[in-house]
Amino acid sequence: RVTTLPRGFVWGGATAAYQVEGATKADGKGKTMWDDYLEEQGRFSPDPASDFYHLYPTDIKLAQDYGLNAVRVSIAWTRIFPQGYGEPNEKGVAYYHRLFKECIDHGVTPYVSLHHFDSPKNLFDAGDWLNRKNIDHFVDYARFCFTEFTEVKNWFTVNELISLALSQYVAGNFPPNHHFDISSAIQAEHNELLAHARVVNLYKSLNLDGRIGLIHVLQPIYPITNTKENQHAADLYDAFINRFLLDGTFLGEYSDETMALINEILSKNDAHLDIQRDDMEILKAASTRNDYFGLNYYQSQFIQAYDGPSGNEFNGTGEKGTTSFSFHGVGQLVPKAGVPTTDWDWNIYPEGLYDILKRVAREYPNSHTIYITENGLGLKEEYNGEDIIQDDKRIDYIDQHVDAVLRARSEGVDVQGYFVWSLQDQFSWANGYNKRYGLFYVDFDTQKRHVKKSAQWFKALADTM
Ligand code: BGP
Repeated sequence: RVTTLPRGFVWGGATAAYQVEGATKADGKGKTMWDDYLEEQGRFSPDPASDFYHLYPTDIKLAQDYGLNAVRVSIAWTRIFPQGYGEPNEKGVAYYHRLFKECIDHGVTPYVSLHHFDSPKNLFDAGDWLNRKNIDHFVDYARFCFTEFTEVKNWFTVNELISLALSQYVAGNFPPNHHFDISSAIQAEHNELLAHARVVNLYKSLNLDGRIGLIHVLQPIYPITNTKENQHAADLYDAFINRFLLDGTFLGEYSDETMALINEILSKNDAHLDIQRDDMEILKAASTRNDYFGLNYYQSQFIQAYDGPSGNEFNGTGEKGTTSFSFHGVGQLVPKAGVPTTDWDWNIYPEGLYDILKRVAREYPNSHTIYITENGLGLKEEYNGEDIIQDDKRIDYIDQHVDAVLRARSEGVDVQGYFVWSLQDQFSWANGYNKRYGLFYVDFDTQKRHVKKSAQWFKALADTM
């Protein structure tokens, strides 16, 4: 198990604007794709979340006190441009200056994403990433942030392109809730890559004193047994959720093998991908310019070949065993004997993180330095009013995963940091408030913070640096 951290290791906690800030109507903020949707759904509200909009000094102080030297935050596009474009909203701009100053003053370096699942409602209604005009708006928003927030030295463009594409258009658990709309999913992947690449190219042209990259969540896909059919299923699904995006980001082209797999999926599902004339040049130019790569990892998947109709159930309640996912002509996700799962049916498989780190370093040298920008365990937890919250399961999860990271590092993979998801408890997009990930417990009624045992474990390791 992990006993020491390397000197200079980035040891942080992650957040996302919409999941922590609350205050969704404060100071001129515009609506995101979530506001009306969540209200209509009626399950839970994005307010107050962790009220980070007001309580960020408390959380940044906790981060510092418990040995964190970095924090991941995102800028809410709709605080800066309430409609997605137009005149900047001064109060929103001022908030992020205050937040970044608070971080820097406390020795907690901010790593800042421009987009974390929270497209402006306006642009979402106009097609979100499927509408290329929205990429122009994103580039303008990015340009504004780069020149305004010069105190930020570490940028990420888009968080988890695949989660957005998959949840919106395949699994149907994010608005607009399409199921197995494969054309939209693959097009969203491609268009988000373009958005990323255009912003990286812009950033480099501005000659700013900072670094930029993007964040992919990677899910290694293993055949459930080693038959030829199952191996092919794994290759297909891997191409769809990992390889297409890694190729686009770090090769600046979709390799022939990748496209053969993608085309097989598309033709089996009557789907289509539109690549326009200059797209690949834009991707190519950006592919060597990423300063680093943010890798999120939660789980691996086990798959078997499947030719039946597509269908899925999403476990958004934490009722174990309610997930299913079958993708026509691709594969069916299945449990693997001996691999434990969370209440939300996520496989706990640290070995997958080791494997994927080795693969990225081997196949995508343009990824350069890697940071684990999210990893963590969702649990149902209650504060009993007295003792520290005993989240030994979380400690065990993080310990095993950091161990995998350091093992890959000792074998030459250039990993320079780890951000736990999440810094404090926050609201989860499709699960609400009972799926807690934080090092710090948030009582969402009183907004009081309570320390968890995992925060103490985090601190003890920080002290070994
Ligand atoms: C990632 C997202 C986060 C966060 C996390 C946990 O995909 O970047 O925003 O939510 O996963 O996922 P969930 O909240 O669904 O448990």
